[in-house]
Amino acid sequence: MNPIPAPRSSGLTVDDRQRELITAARRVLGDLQLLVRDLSLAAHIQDTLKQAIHQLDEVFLLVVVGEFNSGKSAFINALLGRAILEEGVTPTTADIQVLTYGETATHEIVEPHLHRLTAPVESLREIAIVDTPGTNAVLREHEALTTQFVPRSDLVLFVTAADRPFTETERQFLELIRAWGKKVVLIINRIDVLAGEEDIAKVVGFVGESAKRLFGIVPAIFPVSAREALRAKLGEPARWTGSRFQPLEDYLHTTLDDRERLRLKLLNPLGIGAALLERAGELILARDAVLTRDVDALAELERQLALYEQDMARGLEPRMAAIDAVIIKIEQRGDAFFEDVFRLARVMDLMNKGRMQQAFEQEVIGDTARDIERHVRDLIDWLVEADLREWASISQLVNERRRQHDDRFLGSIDEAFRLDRAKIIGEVGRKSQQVVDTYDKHTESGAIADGARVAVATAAALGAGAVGLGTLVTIVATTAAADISGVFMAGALAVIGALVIPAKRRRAKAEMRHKLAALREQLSGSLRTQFQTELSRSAQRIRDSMAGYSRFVRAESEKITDARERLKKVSESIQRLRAQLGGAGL
Ligand SMILES: Nc1nc2c(ncn2[C@@H]2O[C@H](COP(=O)(O)OP(=O)(O)OP(=O)(O)O)[C@@H](O)[C@H]2O)c(=O)[nH]1
Ligand SMILES: [Mg+2]
Repeated sequence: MNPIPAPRSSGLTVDDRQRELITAARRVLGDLQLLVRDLSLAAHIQDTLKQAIHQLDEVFLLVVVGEFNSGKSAFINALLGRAILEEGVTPTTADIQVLTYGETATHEIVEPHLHRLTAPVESLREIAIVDTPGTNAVLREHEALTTQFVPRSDLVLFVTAADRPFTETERQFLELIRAWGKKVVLIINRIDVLAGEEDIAKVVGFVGESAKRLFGIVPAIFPVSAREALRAKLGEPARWTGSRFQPLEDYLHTTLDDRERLRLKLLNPLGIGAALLERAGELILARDAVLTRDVDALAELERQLALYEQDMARGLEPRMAAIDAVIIKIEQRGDAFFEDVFRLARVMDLMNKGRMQQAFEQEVIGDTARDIERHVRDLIDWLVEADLREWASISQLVNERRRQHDDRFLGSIDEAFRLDRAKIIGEVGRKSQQVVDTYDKHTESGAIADGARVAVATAAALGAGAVGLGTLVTIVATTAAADISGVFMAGALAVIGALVIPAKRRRAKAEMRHKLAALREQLSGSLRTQFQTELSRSAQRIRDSMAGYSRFVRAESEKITDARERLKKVSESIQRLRAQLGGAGL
């Protein structure tokens, strides 16, 4: 709604202390505005606050509310001493009608459902009086208009009818007014329909008690007859006393002096601020509850990942041991081989370098290179399977959590936050699901195999090439044989059989073991490094896919901590200011 067009001046005179209060109120409301914006509270809440701040500069708004047909329009007519507003037995007032001062009587529609009327009535120079559609009419849209207008009022006059005072729906509506921190004056209208003094006193007593239950204190209550008052003002003065309008007008006169109007004007946005703070506080609590669960969820995901890494590290050991075993077997076969060839009877064989090498490669090395490759391939398959399984399980966890949260307690949380959060978790869930759905084991193992190639190549070198074991062993063996044959020529056969050959055999075995140990170390060292890297890469990739979620949770948690502190400060300032202004003074 547009701001109410203000008369030329609100007619307020302001002293230094009041000016200080206005400045302080503006400052705290500005802080609140920033807080409400940073928390991305609903647009209508932000608008309400903006409107309230804006209204500090506007004319004082006296708003008349009550159930339909209670006589609100008639009451305003009586106050002004003119039949300006339409009255009627059926729901009559359909729009908000703002009455302000004007040299002549005018009526314009400012916007749909908001009318501005002017009348040359002195009391309208300093305050605007607002007639509202009745509540509890069949016409719910009437009630909505009034409900929306309540936060804008500086003082609320609540009109109840003497013949059906303080109904349950009136109580509910008053509760709403109270929530906005409004000062309320209760008008019991149509006392002329009651039998006499005694009945009026009874109704006043009843309304007073009911109001006390609601507000904790009894607000100002005025039993009146709008009909009698208007007639008195229009030429039947005898009816004035019976209308009981005099005490009400006196009260309004003193209540609405400069000082009091300013006080109420300041209290208005402060009351709205306090109400919004309460909402913001609830919202922070609700967000916090959801975020706490998110933190738990992330911790659970992290726990699961850590477990995955542990399990995999443990699972790597027996697989590495299997590769070691392949090499250990070479050693065993080598031992047997040397036992066999380093014999006196085979000295001639030992002399044949080519045959020796071939025999060694066939009997000792055998299929070792292929065995090792097979083991490495198994290792890669195992890792890829586990990686996929982990993606699937994490993805399931995220997606399950998203569904659970949506159903259960996200209802208490504000729209903006819920949407942001749903979007981020949805994205994380979708992406991880996509990884699972499009997971290509072949490509994944190919990438790992590329990395393992160096290690495997080392294993292949076991069988062939200048640095190969076969070559080495041949050199050792043939050298030994040359030595032996030299001794043989000298004829010391017994010495050769008993001492020289075993010594040469031992040396050959030792050489072989030494070389194999080095190879084994090199092979398992590089394989282990390679697979540990792959493992942490697998876990890291999953972790990275959750990063958006954890970043959101971290950022929102920080925001909440900050907002909570600011909320506390604003709340204290508002309380202090309200106390300085003397509260709503019901
Ligand atoms: N007896 C009696 N009737 C009154 C008095 N004030 C208003 N009425 C009548 O009560 C009926 C409703 O009055 P309105 O002023 O139209 O009531 P309202 O609260 O503005 O009603 P809505 O605009 O429909 O919400 C009309 O018939 C009035 O004439 C009063 O003091 N005494
Ligand atoms: Mg009316």
